[in-house]
Amino acid sequence: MSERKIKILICSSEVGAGKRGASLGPDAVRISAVMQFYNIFERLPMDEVKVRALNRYSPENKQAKYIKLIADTHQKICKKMAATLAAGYKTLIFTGDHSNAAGFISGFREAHIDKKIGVIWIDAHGDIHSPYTSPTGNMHGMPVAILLGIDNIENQTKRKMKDDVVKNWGRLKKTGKNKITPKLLPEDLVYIGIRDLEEQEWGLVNSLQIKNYKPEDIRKKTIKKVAEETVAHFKDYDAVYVSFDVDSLDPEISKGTGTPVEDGLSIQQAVHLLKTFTNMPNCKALEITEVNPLLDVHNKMATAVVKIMKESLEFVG
Ligand SMILES: [Mn+2]
Repeated sequence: MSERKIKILICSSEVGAGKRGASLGPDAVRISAVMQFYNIFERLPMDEVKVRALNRYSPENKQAKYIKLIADTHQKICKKMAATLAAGYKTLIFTGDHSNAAGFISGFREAHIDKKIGVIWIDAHGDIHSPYTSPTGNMHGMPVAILLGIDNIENQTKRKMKDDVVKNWGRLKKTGKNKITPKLLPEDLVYIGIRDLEEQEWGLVNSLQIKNYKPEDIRKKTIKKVAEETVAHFKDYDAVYVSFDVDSLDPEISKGTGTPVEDGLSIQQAVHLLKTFTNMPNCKALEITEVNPLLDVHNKMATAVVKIMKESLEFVG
């Protein structure tokens, strides 16, 4: 993202997460940016996808909580993202929970029809559950499956799927004017930092041969080599989207997020990854997600995120 024409996009929807509070994440980052004299939120143009309801008590069903609300939100996100890219902008995205990524990447696909698009998913989790396999029904564990068009019914753990879940799951996979599904092929995806996946998820990552770097791989290869190999993987792609879930970071840094997991990235490693990826000429989107200041002390998570942005995002100097 070396060009100056960059727009900030925000969607604060948090109902994909199991805990409440991630809708405050984008604002927590903005507040920390002000306190660290990092004025990108003043300098760059900004647009927001307004959500119908940030929060609700009733999840509609337990198999895929708030799935209808999320499917509606993704249509809006997709439209805004596609229009922003079509207007020639690269995008810096802040979201509540990680389910929003499927909406943004749907828009990324709409804006690059018949082009090669790639996704770098930096996360502790695989987010490749479907309503058929998810133990929690939290939709922030499902965006990758939505994008790959995967149901994983073979490994179904739920006895009977509700009709409206099936219907809205179908809608989610086809988000966008052109109803394209799948949005991505397994080879278009690289995972970095994944370490907390359920058996059904590891099964998919392995059987689909999705390129991935677990903590032990990062230790063995070094972060520099991981970044290099990932850049090489996407060299010939027309456009690359980087999705950075803050729970990829070590819990020493990342208490202020819904699902922290041991053995995560250091700040320096995250800086190296984001600096390298946003300097790829074909990188057109960076998304930062799952900051939850309600779980935090002194807004530490957002402070770390701003520190990482300051050191890695060279386009805003
Ligand atoms: Mn995630």
